[in-house]
Amino acid sequence: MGTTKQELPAQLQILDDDGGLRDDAEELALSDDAIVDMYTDMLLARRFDRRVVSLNRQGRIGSFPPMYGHEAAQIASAHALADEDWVIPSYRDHGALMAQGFPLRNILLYYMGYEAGNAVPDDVNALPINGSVGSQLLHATGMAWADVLRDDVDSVYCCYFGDGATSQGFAQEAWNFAGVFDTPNVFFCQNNGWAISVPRDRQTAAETIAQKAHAFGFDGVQVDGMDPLAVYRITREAVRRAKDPDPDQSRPMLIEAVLYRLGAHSTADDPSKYRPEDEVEKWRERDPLVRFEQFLRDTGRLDDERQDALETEVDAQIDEAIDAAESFEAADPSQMFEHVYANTPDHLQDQAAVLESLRERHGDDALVED
Ligand SMILES: Cc1ncc(C[n+]2csc(CCOP(=O)(O)OP(=O)(O)O)c2C)c(N)n1
Ligand SMILES: [Mg+2]
Repeated sequence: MGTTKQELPAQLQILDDDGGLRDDAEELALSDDAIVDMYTDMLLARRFDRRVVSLNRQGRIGSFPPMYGHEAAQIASAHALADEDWVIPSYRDHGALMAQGFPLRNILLYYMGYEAGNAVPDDVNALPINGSVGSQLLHATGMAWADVLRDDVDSVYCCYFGDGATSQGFAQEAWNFAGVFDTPNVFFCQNNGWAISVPRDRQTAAETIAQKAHAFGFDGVQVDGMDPLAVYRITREAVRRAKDPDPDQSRPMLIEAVLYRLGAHSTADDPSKYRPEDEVEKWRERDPLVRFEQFLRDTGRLDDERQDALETEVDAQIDEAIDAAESFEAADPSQMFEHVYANTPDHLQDQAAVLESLRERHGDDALVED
């Protein structure tokens, strides 16, 4: 059985574990509507996630990595971005993507195996889902550097990744470059205590992930990643700094959102094989949805009637996205040779020709068993 030193950060927290405001915390300068919008997106992410896991169990979608427990971190940080800012996600960041306007239908198509799921609408500032752990940090730094080269620094590139990704060479290169060349980046680490079955204390001997930023010459801070108000506040600050018009002040920043993956790594994983149930229980008590809902109710922003209405509203969006994804026209198998090379190399053309001849000879149903 693995162990983890996954502890709450000593630093920034605004909501206490029961959804009350901590004595030392001032409420954010956010309108009622903005706070309820943030909660609604968290509710959407939670209910979408649950539905997709059930679609997987019914054989209607492929393997899927739930973001259960990450709702506050992803939604509140994405809400702290301005219209011109960008989200550069991993594979577990559909919350941040949906808050950024990436269609739910496309997320579903991606996990149904359709390349079309990776198409980002022109008006959405996001890169597609990225399954190669940590490589997106370099994409984020590169995009930000392109703006610096063009002398057009208007956007911040907010990159999402996990605790495991911080051990990748990609991360060290991206951070080093960002520190030296002052790229407008926010590096948003969701430290959920585990990289599949590898606990946080086998990932790095550093006391925190945030402190790694100091070696690269910029600030790193820990925040309670299950507290949406704290995440919102720190991300606003990071965005402000990254965009500071004074070149001496403008710096990238690393945020370590300390949280917990309340679900499995993916629908193909059984976490009970490697982590103790009492650890999961401990973190479930800090469920970001429960805390935020309590805060909204205590402050008169939510009641049973509004909660019911919000649930109906987000479920309708989810139903619509599932219908749209399931009525997507099935792709032709020959498309597996597309989308990687502008000019298909000879060996892939040969393989495509073999596939075609097999299909002509046997038909597409030859391997389908009753
Ligand atoms: C380059 C690369 N190496 C290995 C993998 C296999 N893999 C998928 S997820 C994962 C763990 C990543 O953990 P973390 O960064 O903590 O993110 P989390 O899944 O916890 O959100 C690994 C090793 C991969 N997808 N890409
Ligand atoms: Mg992790």
